[in-house]
Amino acid sequence: TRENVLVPHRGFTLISGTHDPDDVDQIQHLEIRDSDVFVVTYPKSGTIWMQQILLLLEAKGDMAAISRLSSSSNADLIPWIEVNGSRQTFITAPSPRMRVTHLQFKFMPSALSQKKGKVIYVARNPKDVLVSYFYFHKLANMLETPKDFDDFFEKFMRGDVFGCSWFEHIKTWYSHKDDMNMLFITYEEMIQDLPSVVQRFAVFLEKELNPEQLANVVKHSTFNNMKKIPKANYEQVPDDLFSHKEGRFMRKGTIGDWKHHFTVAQSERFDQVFHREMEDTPLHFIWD
Ligand code: PPS
Repeated sequence: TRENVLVPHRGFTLISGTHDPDDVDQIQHLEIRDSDVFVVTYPKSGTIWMQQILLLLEAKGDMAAISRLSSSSNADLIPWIEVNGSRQTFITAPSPRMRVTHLQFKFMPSALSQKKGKVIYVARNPKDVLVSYFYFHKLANMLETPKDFDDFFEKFMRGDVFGCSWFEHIKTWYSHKDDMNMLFITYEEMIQDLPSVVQRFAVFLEKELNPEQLANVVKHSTFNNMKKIPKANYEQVPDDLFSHKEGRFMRKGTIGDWKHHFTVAQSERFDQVFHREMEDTPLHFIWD
């Protein structure tokens, strides 16, 4: 059983050993190129999926070319900007620089709000996020082992997890969406019609792929295919990072798994909080 590793930082939380607060504070000063791409997610909302799709778009659908790149996971190729050491490598990296982040808006490069670079925000219905996050806490050795589902439910509702409040994260990013070159997409849209979402990404990112190449991007980013790709399923990361015996990173990949976990009372309470928090945010989710 692992202990709490969260460190409060300016109204957010960081993971000790993974993030350095001073380094995180420098991110807002980064110079941004127009070719830079940031994928923003609350944890468990489709980060690895986006890493896979962006790599494939860049490689024009050629999965073999990605497999040949030296890396232990997709995350080595499109890293989190907030992880230790990542900011320094970003500064000198060749274009296009593609990064992911779970950070709240206030930490991000201020140049993004001058419409430099591109931002893709991927949102997932938060009941499914909660369930996915629960299983991830068992798998990931950098996070506290949850006592049980009910205990984790309370922690998530309090925002007492890495990423803090789901509501705060999405509301703040969403409220700034018109200041940035931002494409807002949901995990559920990706599940329901991956080909058209991939097409939208290609247009937004100004990538010219022919129909066959686009079809290959889609083919290699389905759940079933990604599950078989070790670098997309974090199979090669060391045991001290992931307790591989606890399960797979690519766990279920569906809409509505919360129904198998939430009690009726938990679901009703969640709905109440959702309606209160999201009253002024015109976002609609697909829940099952
Ligand atoms: S993390 O740890 O924050 O980076 O996790 P993240 O990658 O954001 O989210 C992991 C969940 O996304 C699911 N996933 C997919 N679902 C459908 N199709 C594809 N291709 C896909 N790739 C990843 C993954 O299975 C996790 O969700 P759950 O519900 O746990 O299965």
